[in-house]
Amino acid sequence: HPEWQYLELMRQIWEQGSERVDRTGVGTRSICGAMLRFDLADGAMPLLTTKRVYWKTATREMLWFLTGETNIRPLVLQGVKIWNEWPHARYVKETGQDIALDDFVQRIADDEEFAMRWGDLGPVYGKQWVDWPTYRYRKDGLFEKGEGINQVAQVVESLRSNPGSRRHIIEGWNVAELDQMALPPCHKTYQFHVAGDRLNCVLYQRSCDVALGLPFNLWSAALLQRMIAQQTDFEPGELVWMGGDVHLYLNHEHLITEQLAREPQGHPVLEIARRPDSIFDYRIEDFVVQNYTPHGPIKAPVAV
Ligand code: DHF
Ligand code: TMP
Repeated sequence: HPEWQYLELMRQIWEQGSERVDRTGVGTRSICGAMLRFDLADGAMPLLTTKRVYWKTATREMLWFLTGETNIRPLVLQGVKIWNEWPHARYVKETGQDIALDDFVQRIADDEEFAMRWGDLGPVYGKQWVDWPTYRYRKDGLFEKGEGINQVAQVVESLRSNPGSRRHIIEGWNVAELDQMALPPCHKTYQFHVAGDRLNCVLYQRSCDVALGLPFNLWSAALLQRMIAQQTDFEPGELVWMGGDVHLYLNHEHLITEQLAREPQGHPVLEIARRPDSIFDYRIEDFVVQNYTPHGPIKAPVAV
């Protein structure tokens, strides 16, 4: 079962990773460099079965990236909570008001102006993916804002017109804007590769929270690959995931122990019910998962 790769990675980090104090202060065990490979033929998806993964939440996040949005409000209004901690932390830090997370999120939902001021994560994934900023230098030596670059649209176009290219890349790591982001991109580089009638994808993730982040990241990467394959009339091929700093947080021990005691069960498949006119026209109802009978969820705190 392909999921053993994930479980083996988890076990290896927990048993052999080097321990360090990380940015969040929680502490991790970490290894440098890892690779996982998943074959997406016949609808197969890297959706973990050894704990329940909320794939609809991850899908809503991916659709939100594709809109270019960087404010959490549209997620909040759909009940998606995964980005709430970061704007909340900034609010508490910058205003000195120690408002509870739930109250902060309620205010984001109720008060559009408040959301505009405090709900934005800065120029994160969505912005860089579909509107990477450019500058034009003028004759007088000053510069003005140029038109943004839609990397996603360009990759779809280049896969159609020049499939053999080695430049099908979507990049999140905009060095000049890292300091404006709530969190610099983790899943930072996607590269697509055409082999015959199959579309492969490599994702490079610079920093990986194996217990909480990776289950979402694997699903989402495969989802993006499936959508792009559908739009470009290729069959989904292999997803190759590569990690840089691949770690487990020390306060996830209960999750790790429980999950490593479980065995993969069943092979979930994704059906895309419709072929939208463009990569930007997918809706949550278009995605149907079958054969997903996972073990129960395992809750764990996210390090902020
Ligand atoms: N920081 C850290 N330390 N780890 C992350 O994985 C992470 N991920 C971010 C932003 N910052 C991060 C964005 N993605 C959860 C999953 C993905 C995610 C953020 C959070 C999470 O808490 N998952 C829980 C609950 C899921 C839910 O509420 O729907 C889980 O059990 O999977
Ligand atoms: P860092 O910016 O100090 O590396 O912290 C980011 C943390 O969030 C790190 O534990 C990796 C984790 N993370 C993921 O694993 N996947 C994600 O998609 C995101 C946004 C974060």
